Amino acid sequence: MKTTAAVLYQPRTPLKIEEVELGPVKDEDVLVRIVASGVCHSDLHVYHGQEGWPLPMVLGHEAAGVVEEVGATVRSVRPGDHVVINLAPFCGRCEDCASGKIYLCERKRGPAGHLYDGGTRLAKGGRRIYHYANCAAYANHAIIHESSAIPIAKHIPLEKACLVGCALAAGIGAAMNTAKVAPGQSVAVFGCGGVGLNVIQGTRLAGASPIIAIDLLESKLYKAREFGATETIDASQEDAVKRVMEITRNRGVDFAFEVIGRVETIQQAYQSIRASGKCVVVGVVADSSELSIVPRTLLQEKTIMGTRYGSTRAPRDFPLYLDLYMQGRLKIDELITRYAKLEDINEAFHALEHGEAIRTVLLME
Ligand code: COD
Ligand code: ZN
Repeated sequence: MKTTAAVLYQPRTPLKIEEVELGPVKDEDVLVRIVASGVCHSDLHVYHGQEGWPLPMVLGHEAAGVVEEVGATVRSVRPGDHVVINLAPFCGRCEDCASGKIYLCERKRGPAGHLYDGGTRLAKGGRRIYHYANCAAYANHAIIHESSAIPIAKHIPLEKACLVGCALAAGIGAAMNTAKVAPGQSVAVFGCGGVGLNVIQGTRLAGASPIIAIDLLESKLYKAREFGATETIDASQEDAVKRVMEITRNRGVDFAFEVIGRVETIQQAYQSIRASGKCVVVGVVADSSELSIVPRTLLQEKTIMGTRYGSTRAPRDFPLYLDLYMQGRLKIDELITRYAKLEDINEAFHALEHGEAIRTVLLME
């Protein structure tokens, strides 16, 4: 079949909106008509030439839509179902899946840019086009693995639900699943973009106190307060680590989350934790720079750890987050700066890069 997609041919060149070929729908595939697709900083990293991604590629990974067709062996969804895309497809049988860590499933075949089975389904004039993040959702349609199609209730607006697939999963998951923040624990969150704000609301839900938000932009810190931050630090004006220490009476925080993807801020986050504290790195540093820490400080039982997709078990977490949203206990609407069309993707990247947007949500035709 043919569909319209935004294709990245070369780093830092505008994405081209064009007709591409999509298919075939193989046995374990689900064809989704994309309704809404959020614009996240990870897409922007690839746009800027992040190592390891083959081009040309269709970006976009924070999406929701309606199932149009399913492969011969698919049982968990059927045409007409509403789904949110899970970026971490899983087999359910490998050692990681069996231990509950489906977000680490070992069975994905093929290098980055390929679907779960190691193949691709996109092409243009005989030339292969790759899929970002197991989906490629800046398009009117996407083919994903069955385990990436998480059914949701039909009364939930898809133009809101799409953000569950990345911003909420990565952010709330980092707080609640990876870090397992408990009531009364202190946290610092470096970076208050779409994902960072969700770390903040995840730690709020977990009962953390204080919740210290750090960013360079006053507009982001204003949002951070709306999402549950009890203190804010403008790192363009003052030394973030010094201020965290003042707020915590020189103890440091139980958890510091880095949600930017920069070596300097990972170092700052690590320096902000107390003895036995944990530094949780959510952001991906786009190049191969190395991190340096003073090993002696580890003797205070400090931990530095990463998180894969907020340790999200999508079939359980997506409906849970959407229930909490429908009850008014999690915010999604406030993350959306504007709605736009697929054709507006290049302006949406510009707005994200210049701090003018938390999330632009692209509505497909
Ligand atoms: N100090 C403080 N704040 C800073 C600094 C700094 N030196 N530099 C930038 N910031 C702030 C910006 O002002 C902005 O508010 C925020 O950091 C970054 O936010 P966004 O909106 O640009 O980015 P997000 O929230 O969409 O994405 C951030 C990630 C770190 C998650 C993303 O870039 C990333 O690394 N993703 C890969 C990891 C991952 O889990 N991917 C799965 C799908 S996202
Ligand atoms: Zn994302």
